[in-house]
Amino acid sequence: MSVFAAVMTGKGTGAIATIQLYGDSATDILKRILPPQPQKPIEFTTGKILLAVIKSGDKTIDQVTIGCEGNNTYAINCHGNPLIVEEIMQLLRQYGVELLTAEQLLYKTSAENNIIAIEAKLTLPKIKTIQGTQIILNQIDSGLTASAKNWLQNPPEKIAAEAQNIIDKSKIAKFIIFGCQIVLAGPPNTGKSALLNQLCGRQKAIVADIKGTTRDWVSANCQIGSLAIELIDTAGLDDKLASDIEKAAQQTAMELVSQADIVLLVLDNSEPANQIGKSFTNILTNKKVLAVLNKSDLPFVAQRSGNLSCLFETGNMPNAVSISAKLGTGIDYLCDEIQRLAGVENFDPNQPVCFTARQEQLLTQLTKGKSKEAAHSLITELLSGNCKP
Ligand SMILES: Nc1nc2c(ncn2[C@@H]2O[C@H](COP(=O)(O)OP(=O)(O)OP(=O)(O)O)[C@@H](O)[C@H]2O)c(=O)[nH]1
Ligand SMILES: [Mg+2]
Repeated sequence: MSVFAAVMTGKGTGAIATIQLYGDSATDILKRILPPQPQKPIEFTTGKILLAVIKSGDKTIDQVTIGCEGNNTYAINCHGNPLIVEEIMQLLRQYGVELLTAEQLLYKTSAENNIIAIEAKLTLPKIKTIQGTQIILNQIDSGLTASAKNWLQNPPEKIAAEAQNIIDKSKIAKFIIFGCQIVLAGPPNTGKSALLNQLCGRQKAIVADIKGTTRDWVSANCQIGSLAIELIDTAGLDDKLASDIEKAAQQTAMELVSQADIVLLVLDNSEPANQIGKSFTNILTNKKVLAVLNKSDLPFVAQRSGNLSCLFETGNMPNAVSISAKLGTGIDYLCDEIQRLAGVENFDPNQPVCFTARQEQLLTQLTKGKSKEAAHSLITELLSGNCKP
């Protein structure tokens, strides 16, 4: 075996970057690139974190910390400037180190070829919440790995039912792990922008008493419980707003609604909401929708149910929450309802979920009631994979 190195942190400028160094003579390589310390030679003891300066000849490249993670396994934590990272990588290459991608190095360092563990490690930088990290880490030894190992002793029908359950639960887990997109839509002047500002805690979108204030969509991030949310405020929908720009803005709003994980239909409960066309309510069919009856600080001109029933058939009526985006009342209850709608309330982070397209595809095949042999081959592939990058 020789020595390998890979940049484990994402591309771009971060404060810190990590270069993983691994292989039978990794310690010798480090001894050569770090200046000798005649008084007290550096000890590369597992578990130690060393402070060191990396030099190329007389030129200092960077001051780094080196995590001694195991026998001939080191994490070099340098400054994140891509030029510094590249210089260290090229220096390692000059000393005979083979440069790899993060994926390739993880495959090399994974002793048991546990592909779910590798996928988990590769997913970690993309996780949006602490709860998401818990879910992913739980899949390595328990969660998905444990379920798949048990299946090797189970009949195909049991496997099919459990695989379907995991796929269903994973849709919710993905909201917690990777975040979810919530689109605020509805007629003009109902308070969509005011609500975006209220939820994200700053004045991100312009609020004004003029119909059609928001044209291009505005986005902001916020966290509600275990949900990392990208909020998107859209142009008000009204068939009477018919200039080219207004029509284009409304078209974009409809597209954003059709792609949303959750739609907050913001209505002004002091005004009738009949200006929205049928094409809009059609897009909402089969979507997770919550009606937000805003301006509850004003007297109701229309009845809540009246406002919704002019837009929806009785059977398709979404749940409704009364708020005042202006005063901030009802926002806590709205946040609870959003979590309920996303299904993340009381989500058990220990349960098995899938989190990559590869896993989902294999589980989908397992739901189709395979023969015992075919099921076992799919489970083995799920656990150990059959291809390497
Ligand atoms: N009384 C009251 N006024 C509100 C409330 N929320 C928003 N408004 C007012 O309603 C007007 C419109 O608010 P916006 O947030 O700009 O409405 P919008 O839905 O984004 O409007 P468009 O961008 O035109 O679609 C502003 O004058 C706000 O101050 C509320 O809860 N109560
Ligand atoms: Mg607006």
